[in-house]
Amino acid sequence: ETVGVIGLGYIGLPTAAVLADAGVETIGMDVSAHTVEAVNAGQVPFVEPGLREVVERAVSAGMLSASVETPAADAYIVAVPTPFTETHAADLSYIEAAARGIAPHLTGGELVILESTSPPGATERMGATILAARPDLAAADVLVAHCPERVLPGKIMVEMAENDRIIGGTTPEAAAAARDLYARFCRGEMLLTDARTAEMAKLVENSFRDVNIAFANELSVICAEVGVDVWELIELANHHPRVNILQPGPGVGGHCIAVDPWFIVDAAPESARLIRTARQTNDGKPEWVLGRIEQALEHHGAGATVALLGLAFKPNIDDLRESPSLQIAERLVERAPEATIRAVEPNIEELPASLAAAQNVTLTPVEEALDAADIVVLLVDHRQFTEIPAERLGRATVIDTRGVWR
Ligand code: SAJ
Repeated sequence: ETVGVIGLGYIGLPTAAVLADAGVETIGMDVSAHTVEAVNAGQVPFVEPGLREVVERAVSAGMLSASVETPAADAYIVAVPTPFTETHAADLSYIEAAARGIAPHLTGGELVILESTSPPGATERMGATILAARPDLAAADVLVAHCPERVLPGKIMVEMAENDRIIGGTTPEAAAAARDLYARFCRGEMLLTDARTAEMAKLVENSFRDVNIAFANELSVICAEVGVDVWELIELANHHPRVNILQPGPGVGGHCIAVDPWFIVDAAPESARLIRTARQTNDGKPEWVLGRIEQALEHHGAGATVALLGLAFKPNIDDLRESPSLQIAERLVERAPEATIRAVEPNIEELPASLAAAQNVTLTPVEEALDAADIVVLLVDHRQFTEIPAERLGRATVIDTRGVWR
């Protein structure tokens, strides 16, 4: 039995690695020659705790290899990106390309699982793409299923094995076949359903979180207006046995929670009103923070020094994708040309391209930035920052978006 994993990114590579480690011959496919070379050398092109060891072991045991070509296999797992377009619609072109790559290898009876987060109907469409490329096959010859991935970046290796899995078959046979494959490495409960429900389940989980974070973010703006400490307020309210408010911040980042709700909005634009508003509320938070920084700059003068603590999208990771903190830094650099901006991000070695060219910003160690700062903006509650005592901030104006120094 051979499994082909299409797409060796944050989800595909860990999945391929645990499958191979569980004794399934696994061939990963990626369009990036750099990624393919790295994996074949037992290396990992991004940071994820515990992943490297498993990849190394699986490659040296001869169970895991990678290629830029789609391999022939008995089962396929498609884990390619589903970004959104300008109009917030899902871009399914990577899934379509994967399906067209798989189609020529099929002989009948193979299982094709879509893992990428997808709008309702995408799995059926992937099946149709395969059949369109292979008119010689009947629908029953290909088992098509959707099994959304719900692991948390930073804890992928643990959650991959332990999380419950939703398995949505386009037919009951496809669901059963997918369950048997995941049972090779997953100890969580297997929850069988149809493909559309599985697609929606993933989107709804992330929308639930987005809506709840939006509630916290809206509260933080209201509290600033009415003169109440939002963190104390939330802590008090959460003592109620049926209240559990999340934490406000500078916005919502990452490539999941800030994206997935749009797929629901796109699928039901008239009805998904709360979900759309939540997205807009969270997307609007960076601008609100910028407004407060600009106010502080008016007070200190346009040439003041601003320390921005954190660029990642959440604490203790190096991932800057869709990061509201990075967005704040980018806009500030543009709008405050006279200011001296000290960006502090202990998890990276150089500034991302979007900041590197600017004259008024430098990547600075935290102590140096605090010494120089007139304005300190806490954007990410990295471990290194939560350890800073409030007294260390001296006379600087403090804009604390995470409630670290309340
Ligand atoms: N955030 C807040 N306040 C909070 C919690 C989070 O502002 O109280 C912000 C974070 O700072 C970050 C963003 O939300 O910018 C998202 O972070 P996260 O840790 O909540 O989630 P992700 O994006 O790392 O991973 C999510 C997870 N989904 C859920 O918890 C419902 C994960 O299980 C999914 O697998 C992942 O999305 C995905 O790939 O869809």
